[in-house]
Amino acid sequence: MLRPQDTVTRERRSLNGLWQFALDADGAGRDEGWWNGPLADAREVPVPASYNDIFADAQVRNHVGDVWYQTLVRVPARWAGERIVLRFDAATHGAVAWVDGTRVVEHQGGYTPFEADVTDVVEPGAETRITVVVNNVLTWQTIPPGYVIETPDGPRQRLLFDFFNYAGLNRTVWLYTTPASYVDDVTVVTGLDGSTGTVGYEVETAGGGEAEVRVALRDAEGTEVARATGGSGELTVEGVHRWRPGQGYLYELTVELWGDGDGPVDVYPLPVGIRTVEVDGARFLINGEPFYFKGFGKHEDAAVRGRGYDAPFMVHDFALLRWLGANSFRTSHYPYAEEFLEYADRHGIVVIDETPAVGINSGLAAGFFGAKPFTTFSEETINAGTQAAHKQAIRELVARDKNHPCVVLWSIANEPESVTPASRDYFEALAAEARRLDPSRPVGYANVPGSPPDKDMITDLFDVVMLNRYYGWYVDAGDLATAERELEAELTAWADKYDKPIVITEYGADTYPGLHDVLPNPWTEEYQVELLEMSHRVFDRIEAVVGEHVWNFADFATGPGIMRVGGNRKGVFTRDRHPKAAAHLLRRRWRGLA
Ligand code: BDP
Repeated sequence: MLRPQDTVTRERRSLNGLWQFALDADGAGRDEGWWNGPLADAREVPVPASYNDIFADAQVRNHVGDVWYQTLVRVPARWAGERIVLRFDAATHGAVAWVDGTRVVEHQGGYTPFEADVTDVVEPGAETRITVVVNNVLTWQTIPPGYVIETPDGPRQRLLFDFFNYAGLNRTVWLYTTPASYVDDVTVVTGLDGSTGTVGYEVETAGGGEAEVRVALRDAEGTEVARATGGSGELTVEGVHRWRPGQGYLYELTVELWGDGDGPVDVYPLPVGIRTVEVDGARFLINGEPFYFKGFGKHEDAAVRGRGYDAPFMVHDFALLRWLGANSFRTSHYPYAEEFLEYADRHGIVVIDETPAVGINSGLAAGFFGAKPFTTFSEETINAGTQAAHKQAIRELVARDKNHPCVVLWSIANEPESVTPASRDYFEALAAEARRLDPSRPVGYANVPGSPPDKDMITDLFDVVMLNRYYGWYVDAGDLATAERELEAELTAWADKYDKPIVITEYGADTYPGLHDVLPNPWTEEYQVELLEMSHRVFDRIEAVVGEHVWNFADFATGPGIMRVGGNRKGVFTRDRHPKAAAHLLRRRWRGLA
């Protein structure tokens, strides 16, 4: 799915700013047709942002159900004759949108874009009302799953993960144009043969009419290095400049659609990084060279704006990754705003791209999040409907992110149940679907603590062993000597059983900033340092370990609970990005590591 762009044949307009906002406490809006006029009793809300923390109002923060957003926009008169599209980069978790009185699109899934062709419902030059109802409810059949209980005080959302359930219009809303006949999608897959690079491409067009596809590839200086005609083909680049970790070299593939006229009907430029990704035994190769992941599991999370896209925080976080010598991160536990991937493409940061499938695990949910006991996979809980939604989430992730060179590995779930025949039934089709959609990248899932290789039943379906491990925290807290032995024993068992690379996708300790002790006691900054050092000693002894992603980059908001003190404190930075002592340790290790 292509991102809106300004090109010689296209124009885009961001609808970001202050919108009208109304809570639908009684769930009446859909019946009463709130899109038919100005929202009653509305307040102003910023877009993009999560609405939860904006108003200092518990009713808004803890709301379960629909909220309504509305704005007025004047569609430029010069857009007459163009195809006009309304696009949401994300609406968390489900939404329906109306343009004036017409319902134009519905979407479920809080972290991937959706759009509607509104050419026939807007009038260029005239003012148009856009209304969106956004629903934050998670059910057994959504990704991520969750469930709602009724109480005398109203519904309560129960979550199967720890991060706060931020909702709303978290990313940019666009109105954009394309010509009537347009480039609908582009897929590139790159390859290397010595110093020759290849760019396989496939262009989908729409809107009818006889049109010829022409593509041209230019290097970063703007010099054309290859061109071709036709909807699909392969370009070759002699003396290729590779995209590589730390060096985000990008070519630009300009896709043009030509009719009978003197100029192109449509033009769409796509940045292309030429690189390969491959798993070879227990090695993870980028451009044929072994790669070691150094970085974090992150969250899109910041004070006030919640999960709303925020350019200053994004650029600052990338600057901190660089300060640390990190080379990669995982988009735990959902696809991040596309701006993150574009930035990572440009700067050579490696990304493990994850779906929002977190919490498919009764063991974890009951133990950690106070969920009522349930069977993970059953007719009443995670069922065929959930699996269909999960497949859809994988499809939308790959459709959006397939062309980003920074993405080297798909993570299709975080910590699902993986030790039962039912989990195998559930994941067999999903792993196959991810491979079918993108044979060019490896596929993995983050394995939950307590599912060692002799119990796990699904790892053979995947290319990479991704492990979240909390030795020294959730087990052996305060006893790092035992933790070290147990971590090593488990990693050795994985390495013995599978000839696959192992990436530690989570390890860490909650750390209250400013809490110190001469002895390394849990929650102190000293303990976080010692736990990471202990883990690193073990990783360095196991050859199959090809990466370490600390949990988490920064402290982040969670729901209320006795396991968390003002949120999850496993950050190496505080929520406002001040380093804890562990940041300096990581900086020494990662900057000194080959
Ligand atoms: C893991 C989860 C992650 C949690 C983390 C923790 O993958 O989302 O935040 O543990 O407990 O289970 O800190």
